Amino acid sequence: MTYATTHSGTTPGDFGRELLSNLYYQRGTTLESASAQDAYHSLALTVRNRLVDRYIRTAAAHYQENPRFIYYLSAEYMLGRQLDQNLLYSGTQECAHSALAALGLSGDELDALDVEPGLGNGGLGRLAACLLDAMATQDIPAVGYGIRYDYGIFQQEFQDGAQVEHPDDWTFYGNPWEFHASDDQQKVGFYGHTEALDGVRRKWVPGEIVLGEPSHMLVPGYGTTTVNIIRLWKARASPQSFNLSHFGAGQYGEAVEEIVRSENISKVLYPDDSTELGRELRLKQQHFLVTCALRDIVRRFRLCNSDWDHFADKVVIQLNDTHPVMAIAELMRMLVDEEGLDWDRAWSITRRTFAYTCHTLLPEALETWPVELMRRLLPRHLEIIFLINHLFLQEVADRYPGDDAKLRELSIIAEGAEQRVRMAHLAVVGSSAVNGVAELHSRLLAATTLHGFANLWPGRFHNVTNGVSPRRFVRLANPRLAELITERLGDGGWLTDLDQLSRLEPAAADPEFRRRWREVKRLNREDLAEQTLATTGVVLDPDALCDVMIKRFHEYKRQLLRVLHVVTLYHRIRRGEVADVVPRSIVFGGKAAPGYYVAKRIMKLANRVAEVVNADPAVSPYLKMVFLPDYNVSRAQLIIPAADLSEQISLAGKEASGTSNMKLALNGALTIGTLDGANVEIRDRVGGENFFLFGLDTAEVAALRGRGYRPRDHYERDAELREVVDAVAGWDGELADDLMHRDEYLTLADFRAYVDCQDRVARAWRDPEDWTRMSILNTARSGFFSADRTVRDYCRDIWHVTPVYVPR
Ligand code: GLS
Repeated sequence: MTYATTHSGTTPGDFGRELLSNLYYQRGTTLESASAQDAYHSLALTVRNRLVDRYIRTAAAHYQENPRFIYYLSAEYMLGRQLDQNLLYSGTQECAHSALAALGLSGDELDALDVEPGLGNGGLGRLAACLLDAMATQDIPAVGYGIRYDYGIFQQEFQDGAQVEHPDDWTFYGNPWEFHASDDQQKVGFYGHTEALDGVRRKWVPGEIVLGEPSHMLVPGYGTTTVNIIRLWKARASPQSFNLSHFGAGQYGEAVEEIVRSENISKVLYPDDSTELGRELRLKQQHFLVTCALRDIVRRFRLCNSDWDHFADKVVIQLNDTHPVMAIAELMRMLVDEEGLDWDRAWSITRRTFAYTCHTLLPEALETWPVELMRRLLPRHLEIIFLINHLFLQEVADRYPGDDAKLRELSIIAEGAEQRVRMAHLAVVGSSAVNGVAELHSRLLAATTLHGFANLWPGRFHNVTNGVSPRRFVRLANPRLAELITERLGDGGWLTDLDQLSRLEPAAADPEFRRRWREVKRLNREDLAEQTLATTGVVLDPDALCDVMIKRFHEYKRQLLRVLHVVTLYHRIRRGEVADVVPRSIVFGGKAAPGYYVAKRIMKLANRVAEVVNADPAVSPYLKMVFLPDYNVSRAQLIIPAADLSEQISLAGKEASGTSNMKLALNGALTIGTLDGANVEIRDRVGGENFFLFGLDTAEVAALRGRGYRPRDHYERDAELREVVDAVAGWDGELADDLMHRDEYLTLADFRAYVDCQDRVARAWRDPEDWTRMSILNTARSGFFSADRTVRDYCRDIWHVTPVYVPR
């Protein structure tokens, strides 16, 4: 198979010798006495070494060119496993394979020891990883900044169907992929007070100092020389923090108290998604990240530049959601208080430097912080935010004279019983560009959530539709499909130019190609069935329609609607009404925030229904349902290639974009979905005839709410729905009660349309030739959803950067 990648020129012999050398010198052992961890670490180092040379050359080229850099600031990254990625990107997959075999080592066993860094919650964190991948692949000079959490997203287990969370100590056996750089440590202040200097300048005297210690991992581009980095910061206490006298007196807890307090900052990822979480430690994390990142950015800027007026020409800081938005106040503080720039000059630099991506429409997900908390924790930053707001509101008052409501609407400070800082407002005011993540989302942002700002500065608002890495989600996840596509297209160029997939369109009419396409899906379903059996004991039929819903558990995503349909099918099968029933494997994956009570109940209900369905011999020939625990990037790589049907059934207007919808369509799954997020664009591209559309659109949702929504009417009108809700009441009365009387996400309103649409799915599945044709067309027309295109859009519309080619 020929893929356009950088071949290392290494032979299996070289590779094996280097592995043995790493075993000897890095692990201090030999092949005969090596443990599995020894072998895994030596393998990882051998692969890593293949990328170091490219990284050094990238850094040299960047130093020489002094280009404009993208600095991506994100509190979350879901990087996925590094071993499979780095083997592929270093072009050493095959030679490593041969070398391991020659040494008598099992590649699969070592692969299983590679732990994925789960430093994020869901789509937002995975998007960050896909964009880093695409930036490197497009030769864009970029650094990702984040937090090196000791504990990533919790590991999920089910006990009696309920989610139980376990800590994810992802570096327990060490992390062979990272380089520590303690010389680049930064100091981060908290608390304290401010003192007057001259003019608006003030001095902040922090009450507590914590050290930020960076380490980086390599982010290789695919098919190119560029290797960028992601730099993650870990909180460290200063060596003086250890209290020797307490220890001497036997007070061991007190002796390490200060260390624990400081180091808690990067201890754990907050396991929440799309919700606001106002906790002091979280604000500390955010300030910690942005301070370390900004100081590092300034350090890098100064390597080649000296004039602050060039800062915004050389530096773009992309804020991934509101979590890193404190960077706006921190840069102002550095420029005004520390560097002595006058306010207007500092503000012009700051505003030109930042760009902000908003990832939500849910008001409850827009972060705000109590003014009093910020005053205590970051007194100088609060003063700066107040001044930014004061000057901004003068601008608003000039534009809308006498309009106090407008001032209240746009103000960075929300008034009320408790004053709060609205981080999204600060982000818009302090940035040169704001973008949503799908066309519909960007339109709704400008029309609703950020309406006032879009009127004030229409030119500042953009759309950049999300995308996914075809390397991660096709080539690595679905090697069989990648091989078939490569064979048909002649080479692997499509992996970096995904629009080339359109050349597959004629193949949809070729019966032999369709047969092979089906064969790939079938083998992938077999793999999934095998893993499912091993992890859950549930037996899936690899010939059944594989119907997949994989995403965080959230009410707006409507996993509950999915469960209602399963119960509907269950009742029909029990009654012997199987005309519209085809054998299906219902696959769920996803975590719920530990404190999200309702989402956890829905999850438990799903597990309960699965139990009932799977245990019923009359039903299980038609229906199997499995909830794969601990959904993460690796599990996604297993499930997505096997999927035939992709469930994207959120209430219209709630899902900003979604990205599993893209990954699944790209792998030939057909979507059943609402007109929400990026579903709209997927349908536009793959064609309405190859997409199962149902449900209310955003205008209809608004109209229904306007009329006054009464879920009970649907219950009374629809006998089949009544039967389903009554069954749910038997399992969980509270959920059923909520559905009948509140149903915030209009589940019952969309039920009938959804069930009827699922019947259309079943009828379509009965015609395998036509289904396969639609599946191929989904893949062929999904080239747009490559993260490479997303990065090109950012480059053109927001970043205004050009690639820097690194010589081979
Ligand atoms: C999210 C949105 O909920 C998703 O729709 C979106 O695809 C993702 C990436 O843009 O961002 N926002 C969020 O807080 N978590 C997400 O996954």
